Amino acid sequence: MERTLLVIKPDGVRRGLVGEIISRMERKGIRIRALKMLRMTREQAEEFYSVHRGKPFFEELVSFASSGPIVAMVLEGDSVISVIRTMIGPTDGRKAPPGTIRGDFSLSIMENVVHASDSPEAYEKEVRVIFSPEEIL
Ligand code: FUP
Repeated sequence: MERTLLVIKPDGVRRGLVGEIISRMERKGIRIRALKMLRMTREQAEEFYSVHRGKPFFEELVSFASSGPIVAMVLEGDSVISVIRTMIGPTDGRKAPPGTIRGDFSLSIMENVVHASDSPEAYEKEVRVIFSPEEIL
């Protein structure tokens, strides 16, 4: 069994998409191992997105990620990292196919509703920014 981190970003929470997104995960048969709402500090957002440091969109990304509450969850299932990446769709909501979360709910590259880890290494790094080990069941 593999684990991954899924984050419903500030736009997804503001737009009332939390239930819809959790529901898609549950219907797929993916297990929730941890779940919480929080507002990332600027420092947390910088750490979370540190692979993008130095890129032209980094400042805007950090401001956006810390602009309001997010809902973060640790999810578990067979090949869950690639399964969820398929379920969220490509980064740019304008290009994401219908049926994916971004394809159904986003028209933007920045405000693209969700984040999901893209590798086991990314998961290990990202989960530590948001959850302490005791919070994961
Ligand atoms: P993804 O893994 O699909 O979430 O996408 P990336 O890790 O490549 O990018 C992380 C976030 O940076 C995206 F969700 C939005 C932002 N971004 C931009 O704003 N512009 C870009 O050209 C690329 C990414």
